[in-house]
Amino acid sequence: MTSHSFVSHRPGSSRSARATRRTLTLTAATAAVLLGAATAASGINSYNATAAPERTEVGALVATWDNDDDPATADRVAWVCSGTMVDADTFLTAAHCTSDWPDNVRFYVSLEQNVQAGLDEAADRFPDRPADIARSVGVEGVAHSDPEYPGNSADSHDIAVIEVAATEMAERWSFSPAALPSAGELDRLGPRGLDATPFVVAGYGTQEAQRGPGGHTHPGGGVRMKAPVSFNALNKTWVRLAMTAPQGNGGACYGDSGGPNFATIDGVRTLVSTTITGDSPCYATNVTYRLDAPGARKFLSPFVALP
Ligand SMILES: [Ca+2]
Ligand SMILES: [Ca+2]
Repeated sequence: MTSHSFVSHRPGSSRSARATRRTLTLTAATAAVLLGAATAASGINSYNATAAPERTEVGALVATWDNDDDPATADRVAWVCSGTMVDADTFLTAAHCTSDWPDNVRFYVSLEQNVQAGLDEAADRFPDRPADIARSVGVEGVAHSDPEYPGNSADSHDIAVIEVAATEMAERWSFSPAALPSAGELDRLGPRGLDATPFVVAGYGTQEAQRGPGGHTHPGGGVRMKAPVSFNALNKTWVRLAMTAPQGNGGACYGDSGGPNFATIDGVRTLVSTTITGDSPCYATNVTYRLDAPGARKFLSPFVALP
């Protein structure tokens, strides 16, 4: 499988050896750098996807950073990944979204439905004032990436949280934190149970690839969307979800990294895994990091009460 990073805006230049690994993972930064600015408001994937205003716990990770190694020019500001509130002050995302940025990076969590529109509007109001632009859509927080990231083939440890002030979040948005799975919950379901389980992926990512003269492009993004996906395969740390259109599935793409994959288990919407990577045109598979596995639980335990 050709895989790639489902990140949106990559920080750019002078990345180290880890950058190579990150090409295997899903943010909005690289895509937007490659594509130019994300514009149209379209979602997680164009087929079988719908707006998700009711997923109030799902948010966008917004960053400001020096993107040209010149402190004299204003920092860039953009939404770069997706994520989910798992309690009043903890936003869960992926470590490849929070790692390898320039030293001056600052992170904000936004639970706005249309983050791109908010950023565009604020950019007009606050020209060259990235912190004001970011604050107009989000609450600033502190990133904690799994210290073992990028791990190895057995466990990527591609998990991170942004700790935000609960009071600031509650003043701005009304949301119910996502329910996390118990230890080994997906193992207990087994392949037959997983086949029968409805999954939904959510995030702010771009549309599926559109072929054009310059190759694939991934338009849109910055709006909270959701799409059904279905079980494909399970191993110790990954659950692979099918995003094949003929089966009625939608799927994740650039900018959906760190965002939630929910499974309805015994009637409870459970945040079972986070979007990490997939096939580069975003047609086939969403490769997601299990939250019921020991690595994720060990990392999360200081930040959120686990079932
Ligand atoms: Ca600069
Ligand atoms: Ca917490």
